[in-house]
Amino acid sequence: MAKRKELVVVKLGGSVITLKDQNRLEINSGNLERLAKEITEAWKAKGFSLVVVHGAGPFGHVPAKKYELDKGLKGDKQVIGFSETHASMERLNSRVVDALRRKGLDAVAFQPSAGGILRNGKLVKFPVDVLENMLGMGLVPVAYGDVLFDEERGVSILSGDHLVPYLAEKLKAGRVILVADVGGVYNKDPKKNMDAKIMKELSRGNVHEIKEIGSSRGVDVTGGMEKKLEELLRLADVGIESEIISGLEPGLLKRSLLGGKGLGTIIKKKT
Ligand code: ATP
Ligand code: IP8
Repeated sequence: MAKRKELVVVKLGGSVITLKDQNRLEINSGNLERLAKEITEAWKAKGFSLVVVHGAGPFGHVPAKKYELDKGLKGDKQVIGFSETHASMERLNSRVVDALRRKGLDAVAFQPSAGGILRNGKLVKFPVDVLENMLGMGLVPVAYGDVLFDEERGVSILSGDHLVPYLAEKLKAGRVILVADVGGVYNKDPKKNMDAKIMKELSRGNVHEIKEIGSSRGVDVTGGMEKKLEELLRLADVGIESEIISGLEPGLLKRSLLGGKGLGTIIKKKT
C-alpha cells in the first residue's frame, strides 16, 4: 500500500456548519459547501493526507442535553437518547460527506461509536488502524462528535474537540486546523465583548491572560471554546501545534491548508 503523505487533521466546528447560535436544527449549507470546496481545492493543489472531524451543533448537543447523555447511563432514557442522538449525528455526517464527495474528494463516513470506547469521557480505544488503512488508500475519513460507550459511566459524549487531538497524536499529524465561528481565541468572548482582543499565540505560558472563555450561545454539552483550548494545550504538550481559525471568512481555510500560518490563534508548547 502507498505510504501516506503528511497528515492534516481538520475540524469543522458545529458553530460554522450548522445554525448552532440560533439553536435551529439546520445545516448552514452555504458555509458547508464553501468549506468543502476550499478543502478539496487545497487537497488537489498540495496533496496531503486528510482526516476531517466535524462537530455537532444542535444536531448533537440538543438531544444529548435532553437525554442527559453527558451524565452517564441512569436508565432507559439514555438508551433512547443514545439512538436518537447518534441518528441525528449520522444525518449531519452524511451531509458533510456528500458535500465533500460532490466537490471531488473520496470522503468516507467514519462512525466513532462503532469502534471507540471512553473511560470517564476520555478515549481509551479507537480504531486508528482502520483509519491508517483508509489514509493509505487515499481516502478521506470523516468522523464526528458522537455518543460512545463509557467503561465507567455507561455512556458519554465524545467531543470532536477530544477526538481531534487524540487522532493527531496517534496518527502523528503534521498540521491540525480547527474552524469556528470566531477568528480564534480572544481574551474575552468576542460575541459579547466588542473590545475583545485576539490572542495570536497561546501556550501554558500566557493562557492566564484570557479573562473570559466559555461556550457559544447555542446549547453545548462539551464545554465550548474553553474545553477546546484545554484539549489543544494538551496536544501542544506532546509537541503538536494547532491553529483555530475562522470558518466564516472565505478563503481562510484554504490558505491555512496550503501552509498559511498566523491566520487565527496558534496553540503551541510553552517556550
Ligand atoms: P461544536 O462543539 O458544535 O463543534 P464549535 O467547536 O464550532 O462547536 P464552540 O464550541 O461553540 O464552537 O465555540 C465557539 C464559540 O465560543 C464562539 O461562538 C464564541 O462565542 C465562544 N467563546 C466563548 N469565549 C470565547 C473566547 N474567549 N474566545 C473565542 N470564542 C469564545
Ligand atoms: O460538537 C459533540 O461534539 P462537539 C457531540 O465536537 C455530541 O463537541 C453528540 C453532542
